[in-house]
Formats: sequence, C-alpha cells, structure tokens
Amino acid sequence: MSSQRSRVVVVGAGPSGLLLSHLLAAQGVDSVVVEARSQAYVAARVRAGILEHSTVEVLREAGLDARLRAEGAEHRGIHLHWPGERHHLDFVDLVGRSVWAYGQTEVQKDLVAAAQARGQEVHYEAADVALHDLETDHPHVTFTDAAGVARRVDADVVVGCDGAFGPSRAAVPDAVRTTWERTYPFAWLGIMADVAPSTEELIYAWHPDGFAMHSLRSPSVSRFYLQVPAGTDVATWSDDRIWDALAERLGHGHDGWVLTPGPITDRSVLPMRSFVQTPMRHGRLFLVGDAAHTVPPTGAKGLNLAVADVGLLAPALVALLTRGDARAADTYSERALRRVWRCTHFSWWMTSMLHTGEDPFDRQLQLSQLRWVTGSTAGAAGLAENYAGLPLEL
Ligand code: RFL
Ligand code: PHB
Repeated sequence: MSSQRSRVVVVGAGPSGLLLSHLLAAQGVDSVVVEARSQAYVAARVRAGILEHSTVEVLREAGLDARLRAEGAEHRGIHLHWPGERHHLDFVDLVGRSVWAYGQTEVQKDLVAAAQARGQEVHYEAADVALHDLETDHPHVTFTDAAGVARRVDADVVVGCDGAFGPSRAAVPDAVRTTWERTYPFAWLGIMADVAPSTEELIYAWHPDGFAMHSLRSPSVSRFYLQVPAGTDVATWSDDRIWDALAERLGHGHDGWVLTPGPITDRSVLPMRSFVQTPMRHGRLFLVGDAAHTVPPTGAKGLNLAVADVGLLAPALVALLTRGDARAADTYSERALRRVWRCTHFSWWMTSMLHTGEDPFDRQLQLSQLRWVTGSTAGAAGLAENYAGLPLEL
C-alpha cells in the first residue's frame, strides 16, 4: 500500500470538489482529490446551465470567471409561459441581480484547467474508495488508483464532494444522520440540439400536457426539457415527437413566436427528487453539494447550491487548518443548511407550480399562482430573489 499525507482529502472531482481544492490551494492548504470516473467522463456530463449571482461572485473571487465573462451570456430574467400568455420577469429590475447562462460542462473545464495549472493531485478512475476513522483526529481515505496501486491518504479533514451516489453520505452513521426525501411522479426528458436558441432568455412553460423549458448553451446550441412520466424510456420519444411536444408546450405561434428545431445531439431522462441529509458535518467529515442534498432542477439550484456550500466551507477549513480556529467549521452545517432548505423549498415550489398532473383543482391553483407571480411586483420579486439573488449566507 502506498501511503501519503495531505491536509485535506476531497472525495469527488465534480464542480464542488475541484472548486474546493482550488480555493484551499489559493490559501496555501494542500489537498488530494480522489475521483471514481475518468476526467473525460466527468467533463462530458451534461447538467446544469444557469449560474446565479452569488455563484458568479464566488468564481470571480477565485479568478475563475474569464471564460464565463467572454463566452457566457448574462440574462436579466426568465419568461413564464402558459397557453395564451407569456410574461418576462426582469430580475435586474426586481432585485438588482442577474444570472448567467454558462453550462456546468464549461465550469468543469475551467476548474480542470486551473487544477492542471497549479499541479493539483487528482486521482481519476479510483476504485473502492473508502473513508475511515472519521470520528478520530486521524481520518484517512483508501482506494485503488488507475494503475491498480492500493493507496492510503491520511489527512486532517475529509470532504465528501462525491454526489448523490458516492460513499461519503453513507459514512455518517445511521444513528447520527437524518434524511428527508420527496420523489416526484414525473421526470425530465432533456435534449441538446445544434440549433440557434429561439429565445434570448429561458422560457419556463406550464401546459396541460406537462412542463417544458427552453434553455441554451451558446449562440448555436439549445437545451430543452419536457416533463415525462417517471420511468419513461427515452427510446419512446422520436425526434418528431420531441419537437412537436416542445412546439405545443412552449407556445409556437403565440404572438408570432417560432420554435426552430435542429439536430438532436444528446438526450436523456432525469429523475426528479428532493433529498436532504443532516448534519453536513460529522467528526472530521464535511459534506458538500449533491453529497448532502439533491433538488429537482426546476429552480436551477443544484450546481449553485454546491458552489454556495464550497463558498462557506473553504474559508472555514482555512481558518481551522492554518489558524486552529474551529468556529466557522463548527457552524458550517447549520449555516449551509439554512440555504439548502431555502433552495429545497424554492425548487419544490417552482416544480409544483409548473408540472401538471391529473387533478383539475391543482391546475387552477397553478394558473392562479402563475398569474400572481407575473402580475404582482411582490410575487415576481419573491421568485426573482430566490432564482437570482440569494446571498451566500442567509
Ligand atoms: P457531482 O457533480 O455529482 O460530482 C460528484 C463527483 O463525485 C464522483 N464520485 C466519486 N468519487 C470518488 N469515489 C466515489 N465512490 C465516487 N462516487 C461518485 C462522481 O463521479 C462525480 O464526479 O456533485 P457536485 O460536485 O456536488 O455538483 C452538484 C451538481 O453537479 C448538481 O447539483 C447539478 O448538476 C444537478 N443537476 C442540475 N442542476 C441544475 O441546477 N440544473 C440542471 O439542469 C441539472 N441537471 C443535474 C442535472 C444532475 C444530474 N444528475 C446528478 C444525475 C442533470 C443530471 C443528470
Ligand atoms: C439548463 O440549462 O440545463 C437548465 C436551466 C435552468 C433550469 C434547469 C436546467 O432550471
């Protein structure tokens, strides 16, 4: 077994793991990152597309926003659509904050480039990753590296950035952890298309057939989602069926608006789930991002919440490991969870407002809520504040 020491072991090289190691390195705290998948696999995963204000601030302070500013698109707000009606909510007017359309794949590329530039030790394709002695002051992580070498890294702190299916979440004993969960009876069919977006800002659409969304990645790449029943087989949706459903639900023809179809380059079905596990710290283990919580994507919060966790944890670990000051680390879980629950509520609220089921009473409530959110400044500002404007610390 090959043994080494580092101040921090970060489990997972997704956006939260690489961002955390970046912020720690900037303050002189070394870390080793251990990732189950290959670098190419992690970089290619299509996921989130919208960065909220505080995420852009964290990336700016970390010196990671150059390509985001050059290639991302700043959006003032979103459109809400339902049959016969389309309304724009201007977040800048409502709460003084904007959001940025910049894909998680691009954020990941920027983080990988920064990790390579500083010589960050990242073990991709690590097998049998296991966390040990987290309740002692000598925690360690073991794994088998890509070359088949058994390795052990001893550290002061282990950080679980390994998403919803990694080992960190379950390393908190059952007697200590509490979990909350909501599964939804629908899923999203997501597609990527090589076609210029038919809209400048995102369209979230309510429709009796189900929710639809028009998002985008670049001037020549569009992203779309359709509500489908949970467990849908992606093979049952032909290209024509997808474009017909998007045109119908997104309001092709409304006030002359035209949805332009194009070649579909990627398609997948995403289950929808809300999940929170507390506490986000146990002994020497800290949980970050999807390792501690999952939100349905309707509020565009998953990635933003992961970045916010890192924004709180990085300075807390720097204080702990360089100055012996444990105060911020001791309150990390409590502070992070305030934002987690706010975003869990907002994501559930957006999901509940926009996804249709069979109940005619629910549909009337949804339409009433949409009219309120688009017709009342107070209603619109509530949505805008949650979508674009939550401060890092609530
Ligand atoms: P990630 O990105 O899941 O990264 C976790 C990393 O840990 C690795 N890992 C392990 N490493 C070592 N040992 C093990 N045993 C390991 N097991 C797993 C994984 O390979 C991975 O590299 O979590 P992180 O960093 O917390 O970031 C969170 C965000 O990725 C996530 O919240 C969002 O992408 C959620 N999400 C979306 N959010 C949005 O806001 N908008 C979206 O459109 C959106 N689409 C999505 C999504 C999440 C998805 N998942 C998780 C299935 C679409 C999908 C398909
Ligand atoms: C995306 O572009 O993938 C996206 C945007 C907003 C959401 C969810 C996904 O709420």
